[in-house]
Amino acid sequence: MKLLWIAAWLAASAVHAQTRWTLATGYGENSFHTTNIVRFASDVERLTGGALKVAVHPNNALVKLADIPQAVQDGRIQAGESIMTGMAKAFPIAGADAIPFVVGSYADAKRLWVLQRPLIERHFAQRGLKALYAVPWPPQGLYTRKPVASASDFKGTRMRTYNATTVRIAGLLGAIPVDVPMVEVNQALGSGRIDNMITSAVTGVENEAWRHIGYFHEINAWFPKNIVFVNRRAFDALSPLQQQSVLQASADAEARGWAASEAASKSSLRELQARGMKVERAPPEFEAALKRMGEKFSREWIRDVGHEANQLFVPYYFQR
Ligand code: PCA
Repeated sequence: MKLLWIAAWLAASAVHAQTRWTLATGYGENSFHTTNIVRFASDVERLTGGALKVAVHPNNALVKLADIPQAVQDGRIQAGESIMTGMAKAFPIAGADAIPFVVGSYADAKRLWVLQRPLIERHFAQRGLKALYAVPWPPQGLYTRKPVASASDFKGTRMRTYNATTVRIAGLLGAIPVDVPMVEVNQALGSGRIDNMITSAVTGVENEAWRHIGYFHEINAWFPKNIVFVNRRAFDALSPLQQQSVLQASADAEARGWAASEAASKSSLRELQARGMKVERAPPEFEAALKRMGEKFSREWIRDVGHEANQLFVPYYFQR
């Protein structure tokens, strides 16, 4: 009898010792980012011997993408994933991700992240957040219904936007910016709510862009990153060993995520083509016009962000 009682007590305290984190993301469950988070969650559970369980809520379902950082900061949920460029109002240095035509490869993107991470961590700490890992989307290209001849083709068209850069580019092109969450792009293309958009090949595949749109131009504009973070108090409440496990799982998720992104970048381009889309470079004059817009955006960004922008880009350009 006594043994039974002890067994029951042990079981109850084991239940008690399990910590649960809720992690929200705005991206779909089939996104390579989400697959990676789910794997991260199972690694955390395994490495902590089941003491920490992370429940992943994808698809904008629990908290909307734009509200995730605040929800984690307030402790309404313990962890979340957001796109760094979408956090640029609160954390201007996160906007460095979408300065057009600065990062031209995964190696560049990595170099930028290594320099950016300490700055992000400092700002996150001030808001009670802790960065776990970041993973880039494949390079951003331009989807259009018709072949592009010049910048004036975009006047009055409806351009899908998802961050400050895409809004500014739409403005500079004379297009109408239409904010559409990634998980609604397919529907927005189908209903004609948007005519064109700047996003990755993988996002086009996820939204079956070929059903509605014929052209993908590889302009390689930027490599935006998603970042996974946790409420600082929730992290600090873990034992030192559990914290180590979370950091280990984070480092693994980061390495795995970058490889998955690069692989998805290639396979998605092939899929767009196989589904009948024309994948090509934009005409040189149009690319040159886009580059000028990019430079204008960079100047505005550096002016607005000031000192930290230099702290990031001076080493980025000079410490190769
Ligand atoms: N896909 C996301 C962000 C960048 C990308 O490639 C989107 O289109 O919203």
